[in-house]
Amino acid sequence: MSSAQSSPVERHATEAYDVIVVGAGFAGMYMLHRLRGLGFSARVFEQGGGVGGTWYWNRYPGARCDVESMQYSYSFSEELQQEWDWSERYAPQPEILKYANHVADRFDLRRDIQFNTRVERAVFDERSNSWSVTTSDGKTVEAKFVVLATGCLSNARKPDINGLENFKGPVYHTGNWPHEPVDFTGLRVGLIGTGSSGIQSAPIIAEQAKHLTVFQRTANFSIPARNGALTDEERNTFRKNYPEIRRFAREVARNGIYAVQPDGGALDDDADARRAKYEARWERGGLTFMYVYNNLGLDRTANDTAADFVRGRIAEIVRDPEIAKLLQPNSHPIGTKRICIDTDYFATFNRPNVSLVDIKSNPIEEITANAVRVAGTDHDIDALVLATGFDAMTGSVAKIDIRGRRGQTLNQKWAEGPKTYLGLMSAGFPNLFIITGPGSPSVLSNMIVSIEQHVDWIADCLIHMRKHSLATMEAGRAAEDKWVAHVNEVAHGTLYPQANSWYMGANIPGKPRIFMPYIGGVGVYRQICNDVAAKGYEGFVIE
Ligand code: N01
Repeated sequence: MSSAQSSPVERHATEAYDVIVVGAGFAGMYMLHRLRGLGFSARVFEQGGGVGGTWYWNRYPGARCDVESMQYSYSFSEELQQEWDWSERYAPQPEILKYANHVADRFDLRRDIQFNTRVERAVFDERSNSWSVTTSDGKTVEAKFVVLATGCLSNARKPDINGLENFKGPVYHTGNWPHEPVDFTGLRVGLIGTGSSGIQSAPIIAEQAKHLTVFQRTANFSIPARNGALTDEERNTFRKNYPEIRRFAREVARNGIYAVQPDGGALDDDADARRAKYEARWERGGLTFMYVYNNLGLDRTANDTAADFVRGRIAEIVRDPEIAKLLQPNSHPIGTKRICIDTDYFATFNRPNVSLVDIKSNPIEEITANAVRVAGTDHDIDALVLATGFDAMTGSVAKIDIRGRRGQTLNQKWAEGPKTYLGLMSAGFPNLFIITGPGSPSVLSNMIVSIEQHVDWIADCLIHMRKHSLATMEAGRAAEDKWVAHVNEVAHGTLYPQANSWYMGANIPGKPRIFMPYIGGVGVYRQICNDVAAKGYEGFVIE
């Protein structure tokens, strides 16, 4: 027996549930809904004061989803998808949060969610085949199963920049934005980070602030969103065609988004034909820019044609040629870092109150009480915005002290990179499920499509276990090793590992460089998961 298992807190556990769910974002909410419907007792612990997960925390100016609203929504309830009115092509964060709250109310979820409570520890007891879960309010509860619905981009990361703590003005992180309005009027604002969050917030901050200084380490590819109000006709077309749209997103589209799929390679067309196709997609806007051809993620020469097109567009938009050059990404193939979707990002640099500082050639030396110092020059600021990203995919799981068989911690097991079977379970950690975990398509897909698939798969699995009176289920070591190798092999057949991306863990110093999500596509992956279940959960050990 490990010392963890004999702690006094656990011996005094009182409450017991079939399932404890960690997190009340889109994954945790739907998991709770399914569990209830199946008659399982469940408790959800949520660190935030409300539902919505990533949409609860990421309240920065300009935050909106880059998957179109009619698709970034639950499909499990026909009434819900028919009745909810999305206002814009891409929903802004407040509307997504309103939707999450509507779902919580509509399905009466709140009574089983405990807010403002972090799960700090989860210890598997091999005698009782159950988990003891300790929360930040000092309580320990027991459950046969634990489901981690902790989100992939939930652990906001403050950069390790010399002197950051000496800055006298307010410091905001896009991933942990205050709930009260932040007013930058009349202020000189510094923005560090030019990923999706920085690119979305810069134009809005620039409109408000006296001056915005963007500190750019890596220039990023971004495609215009072409956002706008949805008409009734557009909404109704979607609603009428939802059965086919949802089926296509689940089974056909690699990333869970219904869109015209590419049927040829970039080098099959001549330069004029290619340009016309890129222009049409650029005008349409959004993530589907990368669907022009089927080999942009596979072939560097093909990829260069798309990257050159975008670089050309940046040069056309940005009036100062030197600034335009700095904004043109050259460090990675297009799409190998999450492509950004913007509204007027590049044009923002034409404003007289916006400047760009290259911190690639001259890294930030220091942050002082009132400035960011680069190459001996102080850029004076009154407020600082960190759009510096997340410890992605594993960060939120790593914050919980999870102990499986023989007291092994999940952090020990994942020290050289996350190891899972299908992204759903990790060997040595029985009855512990992960939703959209590393090793599943997750962040490479429309998250809600992947969330619903995982929740439904887990729900089916729990029914199977109940029906056959089974006590434990865990990933088999051989199946897990094979899956990890497969995830790696598929990734290395693409251009993705060439970028220093958060997909690779490259944004966190010391994090193992492993391509974490499964890039085989949501349709292929779903089929694999279904086949595994149909073969009696092949590769899992169930007893
Ligand atoms: O974070 P990021 P994000 N000094 O990691 C820079 C989703 N999302 O919050 O590239 C200086 O992408 C870093 O530079 P570099 C989406 O999946 C979706 O923007 O490491 N700079 C980079 O520029 C997205 O991909 C939506 O060289 C530092 C930036 O900070 C994911 O969340 C909206 C630094 C971080 O970019 C993360 O996006 C928002 C340092 N020490 C987010 N450390 C939509 O749906 C980091 N950087 C639209």
